[in-house]
Amino acid sequence: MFDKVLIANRGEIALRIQRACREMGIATVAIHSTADEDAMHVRLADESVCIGPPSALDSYLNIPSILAACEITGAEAVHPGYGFLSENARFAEILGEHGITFIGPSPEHIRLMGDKIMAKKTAVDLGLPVVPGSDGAVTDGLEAAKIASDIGYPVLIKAASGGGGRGMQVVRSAEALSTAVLTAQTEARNAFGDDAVYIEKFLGTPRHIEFQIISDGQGGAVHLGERDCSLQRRHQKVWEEALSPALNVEQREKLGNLVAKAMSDLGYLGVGTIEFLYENGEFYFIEMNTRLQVEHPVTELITGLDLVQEQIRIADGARLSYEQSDISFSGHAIECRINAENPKTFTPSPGLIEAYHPPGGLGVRIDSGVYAGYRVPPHYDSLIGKLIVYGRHRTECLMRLRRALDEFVIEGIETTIPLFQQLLKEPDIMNGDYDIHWLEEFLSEA
Ligand code: MV4
Repeated sequence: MFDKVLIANRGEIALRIQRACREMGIATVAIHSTADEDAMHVRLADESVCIGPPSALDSYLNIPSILAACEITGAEAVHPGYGFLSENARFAEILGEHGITFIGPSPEHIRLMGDKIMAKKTAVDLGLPVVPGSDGAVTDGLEAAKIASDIGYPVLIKAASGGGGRGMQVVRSAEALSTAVLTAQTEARNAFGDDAVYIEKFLGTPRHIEFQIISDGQGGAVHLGERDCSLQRRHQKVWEEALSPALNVEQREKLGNLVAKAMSDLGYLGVGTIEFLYENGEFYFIEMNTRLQVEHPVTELITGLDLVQEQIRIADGARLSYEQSDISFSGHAIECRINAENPKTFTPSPGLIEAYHPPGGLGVRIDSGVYAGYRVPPHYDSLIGKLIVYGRHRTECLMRLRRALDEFVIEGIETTIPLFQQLLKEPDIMNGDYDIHWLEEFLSEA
């Protein structure tokens, strides 16, 4: 096992990874920008290295600086967390070339899933259900028109290098198609330096349901059930739950076993998330994420597994020490993302936290790096913590969530806490009856 791990991230996820390391007897190295000198992830690490100025491009994304920090401290492995360099295949490759273990999948698998066309082809080959559409990139309007008339309008044009909702365009009629293809190609070239686009049937009111998998690259792979992440605004998730209120046991086992088998066949090493849209009882693969995700704690609470410790063990060459029949799902978990933002407009609200009193008690978990007297810097994303609540069933979880939100005191900055208190008054939320458009419709009505 590694003696020392460098954590190439900041905020709550850097702390989350430190906790896993500490329980495993692994020393931790924090890296930080000059804007994060007072951050909790720096204070609590065994060692820390300043790697650059506030701008993420010059610090948390600066590969030479991070390599130097590994060299100076003798870290044997790097955990990238989420965001930043977590899905940068070149970073994983460079670490490997320097004899440092990247705690995550192989560069080849990161690269494969980063190309949404290749990812979809792979999903088809592995037997996963996908959205009907083009087999690969579409290059001209004529080809697009043929595919669109086969699958029927409306269709969606997506960028191969996009993902997470970037560079998408809905087309509702044949007349609008060829212009839309050209526009999408131009936008994709400008945004990603790659003009490859593909076409899919546009699903009108799906849910976003994602399966968590863990796979050891040696044939061992299990699924850890699904998360429902349909409640989002502008492709930013705000509330995630496990399991999905929309699925039954048979659906879960059928698709779960399929994705686990797929990851075993692929020789995938690490944790991963297979994203599906779910509509009218059918699942459609859209993308795979090759990182640990923000919302991983809801899966931890219903399975009892420590996903970060699992990542570290697998990166160290261990096989999974359990099989699918050893995994069981118990109770219900909901995560609310606490952002330093105005709860109505979502305008960032960085600044000094004057008072901080997090909730506690049975079934309440807080993953956060903030404290009273901490100044939230304006340079990074606005997530300052996650409230994750567990209950024996969804109703208990919802009641406990309401109680926890009412206990939560954060003064000096605005947060999304009042939004969640509003959501808990909505019958649709209480009933689990929502799709990917529900939150934006709710916000536009308010
Ligand atoms: C779709 C879709 C409808 N039909 N694909 C957005 C993010 C990216 N991961 C895929 N996305 C979508 N793909 C087809 N064929 C609707 C979305 C979508 C969405 C998906 C998940 C969560 C929130 C969303 C919000 C708007 C659109």
